[in-house]
This record gives sequence, C-alpha cells and structure tokens, in this order.
Amino acid sequence: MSTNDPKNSSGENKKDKQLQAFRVNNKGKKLTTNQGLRISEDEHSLKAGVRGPTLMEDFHFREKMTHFDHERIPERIVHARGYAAHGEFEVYESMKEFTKAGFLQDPSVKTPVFVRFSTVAGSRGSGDTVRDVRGFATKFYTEEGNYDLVGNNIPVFFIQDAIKFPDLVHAFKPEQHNEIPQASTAHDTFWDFVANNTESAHTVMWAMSDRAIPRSYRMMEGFGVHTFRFVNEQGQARFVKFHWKPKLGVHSLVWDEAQRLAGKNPDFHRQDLYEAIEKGDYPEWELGVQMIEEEDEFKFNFDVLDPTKVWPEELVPVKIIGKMTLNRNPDNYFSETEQVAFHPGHVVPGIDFSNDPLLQGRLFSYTDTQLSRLGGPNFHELPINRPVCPFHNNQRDGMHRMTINQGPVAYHKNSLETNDPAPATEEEGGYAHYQEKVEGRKVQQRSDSFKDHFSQAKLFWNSMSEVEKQHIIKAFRFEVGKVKSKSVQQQVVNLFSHVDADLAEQIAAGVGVKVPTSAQPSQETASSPALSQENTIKAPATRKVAILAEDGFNFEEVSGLKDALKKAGITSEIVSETLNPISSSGGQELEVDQTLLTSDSVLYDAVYVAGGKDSVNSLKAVKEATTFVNEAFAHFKAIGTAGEGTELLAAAGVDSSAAGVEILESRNSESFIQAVAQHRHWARQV
Ligand code: HDE
Repeated sequence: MSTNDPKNSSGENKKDKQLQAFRVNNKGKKLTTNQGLRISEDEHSLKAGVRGPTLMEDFHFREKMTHFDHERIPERIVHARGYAAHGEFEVYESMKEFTKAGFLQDPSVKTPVFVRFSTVAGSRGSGDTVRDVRGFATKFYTEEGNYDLVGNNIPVFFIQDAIKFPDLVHAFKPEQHNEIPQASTAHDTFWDFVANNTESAHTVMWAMSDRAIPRSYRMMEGFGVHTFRFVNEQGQARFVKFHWKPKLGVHSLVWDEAQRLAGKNPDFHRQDLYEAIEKGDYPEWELGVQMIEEEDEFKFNFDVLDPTKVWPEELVPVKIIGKMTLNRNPDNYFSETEQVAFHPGHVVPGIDFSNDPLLQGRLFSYTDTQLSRLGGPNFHELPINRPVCPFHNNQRDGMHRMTINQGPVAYHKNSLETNDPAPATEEEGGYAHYQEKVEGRKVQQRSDSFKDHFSQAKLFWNSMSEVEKQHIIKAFRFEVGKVKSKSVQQQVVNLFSHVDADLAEQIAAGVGVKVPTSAQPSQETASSPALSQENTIKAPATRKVAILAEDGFNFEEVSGLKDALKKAGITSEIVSETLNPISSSGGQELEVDQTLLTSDSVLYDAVYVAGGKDSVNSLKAVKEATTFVNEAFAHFKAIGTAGEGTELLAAAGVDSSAAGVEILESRNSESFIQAVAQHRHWARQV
C-alpha cells in the first residue's frame, strides 16, 4: 500500500476542494491595493493641481499600472490557442492485471481531471476552426501524483525523431520574413518541409482529412500517439497506446464552413464547449487501450516505436477501460487554462515510457518550455498544477516560491533530519523505472524498421469513404494551390505519387503540375474501417437548430417542433429579422433569440423554416434568410419545413427532394430529428 492512498471514494472532488482555497470573489468587498490598503479614489490619479502633472507619490496608480504592464506571458510555442474544462475520470473495472496505476484500480474512485484542447499552429488569438491538428491534453490529479496524457486528435505525428521538431514547427508557423499566413499550413515552407521529409506523408494525409476540421472538441477522438508501457505489480510490462472515444461520435465541419466560421465566430469551438457544460450537456469520452505483449514487439509490419504508425484497431483491438466526463468550466481563463503546464513525463507507477525517439525528446522539452513561459522553476505550485497529494523534496527557492519549507536541511543524505524526505520503496509507492534491457552503440541513425513512409498513408487512403476521399483531394488542392513555388508543388505531387496514383493525379491536375512517369504507388491493399468517420456514432443529442420565423408563423407547428427537439436533446433558437417578439397567425407571441444579422447558418447544425404564409413571405424578402437556407444546404445540413415553408426553400434554390431535406407532414418532427442526427447528408455531394 502506498503512503498516498489511491482510494478517494468519499465522493468529494479533491482538486475542486484544493482550488477553493485559492478562489477570490470581490462581491461586496472594498477596493484595496495588493498590500491590503483600502483605496478611496480610483478615477483620478494624484496631481499637483487639477490641471497639473501626476505625482510619483501615487502608489495606487503606480501599482495598478505596473501590474497592467506585465499582465502578459509568452504564449505557448505551439498549441498557443486552447480551451479547457474540469471533470472526472472513472475506470470501469480494475486494470490490476495490466497496470498498478492507482487510478486504474477501483471503479468507485473518481479521479479529478483538467483537459485542455488546442490548435497547434495558430497564435493565442487565432481562429478555432482552422485546418490543423488539435491538442487533447489531460491532467489526472491522482492520489499518486499528477498523470498527464498529452495527446492529439490525430493518432500519428509528422516526424519520427524529436530532433526534427524545431524544423517542423519553423516550417508550419507563419513564414520567417513576413509572418504570413496565420494558423494555416497553406504556404510554401510547410509543403517544402513535407516534400523533403517523407516521414510526414502519413500524418499529412490525416491533416488533409476531415479530422483536421472538427465540428466540436466534444466530437473528436484523442490519442496518446506514442507507445507507452503498462507495468503491473509483478513487474510485467506490455506496450500500450491510449485512445479517447467521444460518446457523441467523431464529426467534422466542411471546409467552406470552417473558413466562414473563422470570421463569423473565431471562438466557435471554445464557445461550444463552454455552453455545453453550462447547460449540463457534459461531454464524455471513453478511455481505450491497445496492448501488445512485449514478446510480440516484432510481430507486426510496423515498428511499435514508430510514432508515424497506427496499430490498426482490427489487428490490435481497443479495450474500453473507463470514462471521462467534463462537467465544470474553469473560474478563470488565465489562472487555469493559460497557466496549466502539461508534461508527457508526468507519470505514475504502472505507466512507463517506450523508446519511441519522439517521446524521448518530448520528455525534455515540456519542463524546459515552462521555465520561460511561466517564469521559473516553481510553476508546479500554481493552483492548477498542484497535485492533490502532498509533495516533499529538497528542491528550494527560485522565482515565486510559495511553500514555506521548515527546518535547516535541504539535502540528501542527511543525519539531522534522519534522512527525510526519504525515497519510498516500490511497495510504498516509489516510482521505479521499468528495467528494460538496452544495449547498443552510440549512433545517430534511424532504424530500418522506421523507413516505410507510405504503406500506412495508403492504408488511411484505402479506409476513406468516397466523400472523405473527395474532401482530402480538395484539401490538397487548396493547400498546395496556395503554394507559390512550382517546384514545391511538383515535389509534393512526386511525394504523394508514392501513396496513391489517383490521389497524386488529382492533386497534380488541381495545381497544374505533372505526375512523374516513374511513380510507384504503395502496394498496400488493406483498409481499416475504424479510421473512417462514416462509421461513427450518429445521434441528435446536443445539436443546434435555427428556426427561421417572422410574424404570421404557425404557432402549433413551431411549439410542437421545439418540444420534440428538446426531448431529443437538441437546442433550438428562433432567428428572425429583428429581436422584437414575433406573433403567430393566431396572435400568440414568441421570443426571438437571434437576428438574421447576429446569426448565420454556419453556427447551427440544421435549419428549420417555419410555415405560415405571412412569415414565409417576409423571409422571402430578406436576402439573409435565403442565404441562410442556401448555405445550410450547401454544407450538407438537415433542412426542415412544413406548409408554405417550401416556398422559401425554392427561393433559396434548395431541391426539396434532396437527401436530408424534410418536408414535415402532419407536424411529425421525427424525420427531421433523424436527419439532424445524420450530421451531414453527403448524398447531395455524390
Ligand atoms: Fe508537444 N509541445 N511536442 N506534442 N504538445 C508542447 O509544451 C513538443 C507532440 C502536445 O494544452 C509544448 O507547454 C516536442 C506530440 C499538446 O498546454 C512544447 C515534440 C503530441 C500540447 C512541446 C512534440 C504533442 C503540446 C509547447 C516532438 C501528441 C499542448 C507548450 C518531440 C502526442 C499542451 C508546452 C497544453 C505542447 C514540445 C510533439 C501534444 C514546446 C519537442 C507527438 C497537446 O514543450
């Protein structure tokens, strides 16, 4: 039994309780300086005469301004734009057979978590819906210390060795000379990197797929990417990969919509997460693990240490072991979301590393970067970063030290404090690194087993539905089409001609270069159905529908629909020309939530046009209303209407017989709800 009892079945969220000690509420309080002195004047600085100069003596002015002058810290070098939430994790059944990790033993224990989602390339103020990998970093506040699972929403990475990370990031960030473009890989340096670093081919396929434009953080998978190790009480180890599977399924935007959203609402993803949690629609993910026995290390046609490879789920099944629920928004963005510091090296007994060279390099980078970002070595004492178990060691002093360590001794070994704090034995919960046998010459080389860069890029391509393939081709044509160098465009096509002939031809045709005659595409014929989003969960819950209505709408129809949507877990908003309440043909009033100017079809999953002659006639006269419906149709969204509403559809150029366009008979909203649940109606595309 460890000294830190892993059981926390009292039901209280220890992290929440710990944070409570740091929360400050100004309600009903008098204004003071940081020294606690009450302030009598906060509008006028101290001056020599009403029109005279400000006096240095005004300590309140000086303190207020000095603090303001230093209120910014460096943004993260990557993953600068992010958003986070608190929650809990519970394991379904004891994982004792595989790992001794305390938080994976007892289903009655709820482990507090803090999860930060992010984009990678953009700076802190950039848009949410850009084409990019998303970060998915989870801090588990376990009783044995913090465990960080610092993952992404794409299961593979662009490079195989950490030494190349600065090069990769320099290539995808805005270009050196003019800091353009922001939060986008559609430029020369990124594609020059890709073309000349073939190991990136597989991950680039993912980045050009719909995975890189998620509908919501709540609808993304998460992956630990690297291979880690589970180690049990007996010291037996297995290779493990981690997966987060969203209960709402994996869904994406379409590219045109994503670009419009970046202007209409750059906070689209953070607002979606914030509002879902405020409403009580707590997002959930199941934690899954893929495990490979140590003796099977060389049994596969990929190297288990290679971070550019997936372990196809059909070969190595994902065992679902627990569930995470995000149920509380942070109190303060800066204190929590900005100051949280993740590190893939924050592990607990029972979880260990593999020799993946990308992971090994990350183990250095994360503490190092916090030193400049958070200003010194004591960032672990910030409330959001503190473990919920006590911590004791001989590390002292440094910028912003907050603990007061008692006694004269800060060294080991000592006799004055009988060697305290003393290392714990493994039985007492002391972390012991897995004793993997390693022998070798010091070399700067890549293993031959890492050199197949195309088979899994082809596997991914083979696994896509026709629609997903079309999206990938378009994404390549967009991104590579923005590249100015013809030579780089040609090199990109040369590279992807090693993946698939049709893909290479389609990119080449789009960007006006030729496919090399010597191209030899990968011969991989396998596919992995788990990789296609077409096979995901489809459900109506937490979707958002706009109901377009004006004076003269049909009250029974709209109120019946609203009730039915609510029952299905769908939020609806009335969108009208102004914010004045609207009255139905029978004289009943209804509050309006948004106007045709403050909202837009890209902010909703589906649109419904209310019936009622006068209402439809008014809507037909407003350009924003027809655009609303037309765009929803172009973005493959469900569209519903009844009665005269079909006239607005016709005015918007919408084919009423197309997939996902539901003309409701006798007020039965079920078919519309089912159409919303489908997420998008790709039959319109093919
Ligand atoms: Fe990171 N990464 N990374 N990364 N990463 C950072 O740490 C780094 C990699 C990931 O919400 C930085 O605190 C190197 C893979 C996430 O706060 C930095 C390498 C994966 C976040 C860093 C990688 C990730 C980061 C920047 C290659 C998925 C945001 C600020 C060896 C498994 C965490 C910071 C948050 C952040 C380094 C590759 C995920 C510079 C050197 C692979 C989710 O330390």
